[in-house]
Amino acid sequence: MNHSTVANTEVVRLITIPISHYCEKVRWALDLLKIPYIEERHVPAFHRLATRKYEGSTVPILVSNAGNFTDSTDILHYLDTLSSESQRLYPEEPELRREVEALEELFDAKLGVDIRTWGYFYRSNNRKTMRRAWCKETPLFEQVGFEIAFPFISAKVRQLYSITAESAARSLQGIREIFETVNQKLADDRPYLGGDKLSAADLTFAALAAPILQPPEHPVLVSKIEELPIEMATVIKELRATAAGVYALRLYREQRQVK
Ligand SMILES: N[C@@H](CCC(=O)N[C@@H](CS)C(=O)NCC(=O)O)C(=O)O
Repeated sequence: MNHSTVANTEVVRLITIPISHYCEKVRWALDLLKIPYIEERHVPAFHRLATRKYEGSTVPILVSNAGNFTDSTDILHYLDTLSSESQRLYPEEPELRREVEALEELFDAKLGVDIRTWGYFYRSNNRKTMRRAWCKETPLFEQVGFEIAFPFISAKVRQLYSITAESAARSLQGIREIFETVNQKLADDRPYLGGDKLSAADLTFAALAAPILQPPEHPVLVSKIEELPIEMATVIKELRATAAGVYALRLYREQRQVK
């Protein structure tokens, strides 16, 4: 079967929470590979009505003729089967592929979680910010639900992710460590984390790091650095100046074509 033909004829559906950086990882892959898709956005809590239908709880979920995928890494692996050889997200060469997959797993399991903890510690109580982050292009009834239930949703999110001053401080430490790992990889003089081509590792790093780098090309992030609490702005400036930060910002500038 010719997979690119399949990609051209099928419009997949991506279920998201607008601000979710794991959703941005998949959105970016879809845009990069020019796979036609419809994004169905939900406000947190309401997303469960959509995810339940596909036996998932978290977003992103990709709904396709080939099946429903409930994890961002599984989705990227599936999208890779639809892409042309020159655009593969995972290298052919086994050792490089293992390296790319290990980096993706590290970023998913640690960086994504730590950045969410750090960001929600500062912002999840702020109705205006969370309206922009959670409600953009969601169904109207969910936006009304957000207005009524914001204090409850916000408290639930803080509870779900154990958001405290201590967890946020620990997370920042974890984020700095991952940035240092990426700094070292880039110091090996490689153009990309997985060798000489853009791969799932690069895309995952840049998408998951975006909330702490605030790239201007990001399709959902909206805060201006001057509007953020000073502690956040200081960390953003610090990490933007690292080799890893410069690298992720460049990937957004040069490789983030929006649909
Ligand atoms: N390992 C998952 C993580 C996805 C994830 O944690 N999604 C969060 C949003 S950032 C979510 O859906 N949270 C809502 C919930 O747990 O109900 C993936 O890579 O897809």
